[in-house]
Amino acid sequence: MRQGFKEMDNFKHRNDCRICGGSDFFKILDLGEMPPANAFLKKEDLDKPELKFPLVLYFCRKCGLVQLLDIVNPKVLFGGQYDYLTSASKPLVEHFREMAGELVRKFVESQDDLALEIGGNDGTLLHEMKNRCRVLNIDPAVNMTELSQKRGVPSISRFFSSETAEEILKEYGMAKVIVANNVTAHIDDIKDVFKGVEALLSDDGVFVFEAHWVGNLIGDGGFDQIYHEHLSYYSLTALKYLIGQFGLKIFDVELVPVHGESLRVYVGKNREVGSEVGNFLTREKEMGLDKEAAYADFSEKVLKNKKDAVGLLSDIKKNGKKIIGYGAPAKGNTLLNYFGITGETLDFITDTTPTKQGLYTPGSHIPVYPPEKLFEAKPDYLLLLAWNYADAIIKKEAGFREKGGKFIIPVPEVKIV
Ligand code: DWN
Ligand code: ZN
Repeated sequence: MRQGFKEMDNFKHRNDCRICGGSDFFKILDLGEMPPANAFLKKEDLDKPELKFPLVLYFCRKCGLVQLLDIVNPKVLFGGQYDYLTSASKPLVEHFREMAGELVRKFVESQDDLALEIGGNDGTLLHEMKNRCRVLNIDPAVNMTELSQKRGVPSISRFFSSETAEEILKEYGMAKVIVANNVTAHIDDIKDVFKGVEALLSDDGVFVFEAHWVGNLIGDGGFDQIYHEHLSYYSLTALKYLIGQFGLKIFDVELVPVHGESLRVYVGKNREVGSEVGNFLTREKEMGLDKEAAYADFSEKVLKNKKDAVGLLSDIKKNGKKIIGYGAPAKGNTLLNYFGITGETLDFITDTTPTKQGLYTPGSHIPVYPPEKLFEAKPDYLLLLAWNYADAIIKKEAGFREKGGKFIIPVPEVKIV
């Protein structure tokens, strides 16, 4: 029995693909047993047993979906205090403000239209739409829906499913716009979500969702986007297989520079399919995203990334230099635990999220402090755990570099800038 968890309550292993039901998998990468990436700890919990689960990535040879088959109970991951706050990252707030404006311009025709967001977190996006149409946020994290309500966004603290979709349909009617950003990768029974979307979406409605693109995971992004919350790592190819099982079709797609690179996928019932969809599917075929060889290369790159990064950090420490972690993202915890980085290497980490400050990182037990603490410590290096915001952060911390400070970008190859 692994440390501190019961097979039935917290965790299960599935043997079939969540999109196509196939059971012929290629094992891409085994990152070992890890605590949930957003399970930050209070000081008094540091010496208690921590829930840890296998973190193994697979490729389905039938439909091409890259996925985890070890499923942590969503109540363990999202049901309690969820410490991720969209509005803690200014670049992300800007991104969703722009997205909201685009959705209103392109798809909202009347004040009476309903815009539903699945997993709307603290209401950042819907807040920008609420004066133009009816809005509704459905998110299981109570601490998030409380924040969202306070911003004037009506919210329901539930998991979205075909069942909750029927309840929403009865109370609010059909939806003109449904949004789900960084959510579709988090849901094991994703087919039930699309069943709910199909029931709720009006005939001329649009379902727009953003999800991290597997082409970025194995390309310019980093392996650290692999954690238990992310059950699926989508290609458009795999999404087409999934969505083709419903009365829905992908009619447009674009790549947006968020969380590395994410797919923004537009789905409707009878909209004309644009040329971008075919072009993108061709691009994925040329990259070999529908074949296991691409993912075998990726796991080789991850092993080299670990060796080089651990070597660089230990050389810096041997030279008596001080390194502070910048940002305490969920992905940072995959990286810290897989690289075996502890308080021996990083004195502490800073983060703008109030609910993360004063806590410790899961597994590695490194303290997280407010950003103000950063320069008291006079670091020589900042390890950019939130590397996906590197440009904005390096600009914001220009003063640190002017005084000779350096940034370490850890993935996909470690480098000092
Ligand atoms: O799917 C998910 C992804 C998309 O977002 C969720 N599972 C949770 C979350 O993952 P993440 O925590 O890796 O996301 P971020 O947005 O990369 O997290 C950035 C972290 O860095 C936040 O905790 C805020 C912090 N931050 C900071 O301290 N200073 C961010 C910026 C921009 C900064 O300047
Ligand atoms: Zn499959």
